[in-house]
Amino acid sequence: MRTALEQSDAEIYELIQQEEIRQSGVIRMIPSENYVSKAVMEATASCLTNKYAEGYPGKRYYEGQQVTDQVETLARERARHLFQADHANVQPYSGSIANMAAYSALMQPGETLMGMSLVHGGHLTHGWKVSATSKFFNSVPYPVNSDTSLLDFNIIEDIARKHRPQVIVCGATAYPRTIDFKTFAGIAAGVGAYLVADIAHIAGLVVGGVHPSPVPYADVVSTTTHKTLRGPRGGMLLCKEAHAKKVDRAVFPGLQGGPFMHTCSAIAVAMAEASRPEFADYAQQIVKNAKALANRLMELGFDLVTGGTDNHLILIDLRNRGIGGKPAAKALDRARLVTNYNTVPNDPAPPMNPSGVRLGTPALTSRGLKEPQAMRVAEFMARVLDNIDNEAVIEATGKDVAALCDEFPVPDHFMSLAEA
Ligand code: DSN
Repeated sequence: MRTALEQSDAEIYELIQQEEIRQSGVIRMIPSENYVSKAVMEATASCLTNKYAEGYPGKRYYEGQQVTDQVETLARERARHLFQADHANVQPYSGSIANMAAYSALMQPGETLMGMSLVHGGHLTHGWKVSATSKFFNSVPYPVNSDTSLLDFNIIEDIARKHRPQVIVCGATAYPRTIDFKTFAGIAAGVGAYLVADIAHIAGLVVGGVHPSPVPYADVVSTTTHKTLRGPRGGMLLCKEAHAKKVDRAVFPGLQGGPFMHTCSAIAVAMAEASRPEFADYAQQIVKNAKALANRLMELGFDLVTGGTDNHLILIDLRNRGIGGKPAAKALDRARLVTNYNTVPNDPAPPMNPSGVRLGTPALTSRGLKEPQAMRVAEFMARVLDNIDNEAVIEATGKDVAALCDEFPVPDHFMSLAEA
């Protein structure tokens, strides 16, 4: 039987099918991507998309909230419980808005925000120069250590003492090592700053116990819900009770109008999934796979930023190979190995053609790959990157990758339309 979408809009239906087939037939290694469960997708696609719910449970500006209040309360309670936080706000549309809300809850426009430089692994919204976070706040970036590419708390403390920021944000989008939230909190306390921890990349690892939690140390914790946490596209804030009202006001009415209740319901579903014991196994396997992949890449002569990984993410510095990050990522993509080009710390090349490739293991772990297959993926990558001008080798590698995908099909509970 044809689906409603197929009948109503065959073009979009077909494109979604094509995307589903693409996602099945490649090894997806963009470290911020994953496969969400059918249950999460079902909640995202529900009638809750029809409902406006400005405000918070029990205090809305529209009537008809008999169900939405229960949905949002469940999502908040599950998130709070999962992360052992005093308060959760599940309304931010995305991680970027969650970060902006965290800052605007804790400081005034023009005050100083100190965050990790984008080109050293931070996010745009940690105060990078083109982001609104550097236009509304006085942004002071901190780098990683130029020799080790590791966070260097002497440098961070010196910058904090010099600039006396109102907010220090820690967390990263391209940092392969454990983040010491306690030391960040000590530096923030020493200069009278609030600490915001952005755990968008590692939230699932925190839940699974394979990365320390910032919740005991940070004033506000910000995250997306769709990366290692494996929920719908969305954002979330966790905070201490003392900041709860300010955080809620910063999200609504400060930055947003009506929350996406379909997303809130899917966050509730994802929080329940993440609280099950098998999710901790999943989180552990993400890290085991990343380490296996990283070690094999290094055995094959690749230079990894910081010399390996503690988390889900690997950053290859290709300068010793004489290949740009962009042509490398494009060749890998032709061989069904999907990564993204990325700057490496102190990159001499421009961001549009940087020296690195960023990859990670959340999605390939969801499809069931374990260490031996992660090592095979490293070998496929090496074959492509060692033969970047040889389309025949790239094509042949793509066939081997397709065979691996067939061997490890995306589990049915992660598939949506095209039961491929
Ligand atoms: N775009 C995300 C990432 O890929 O890391 C961060 O927002």
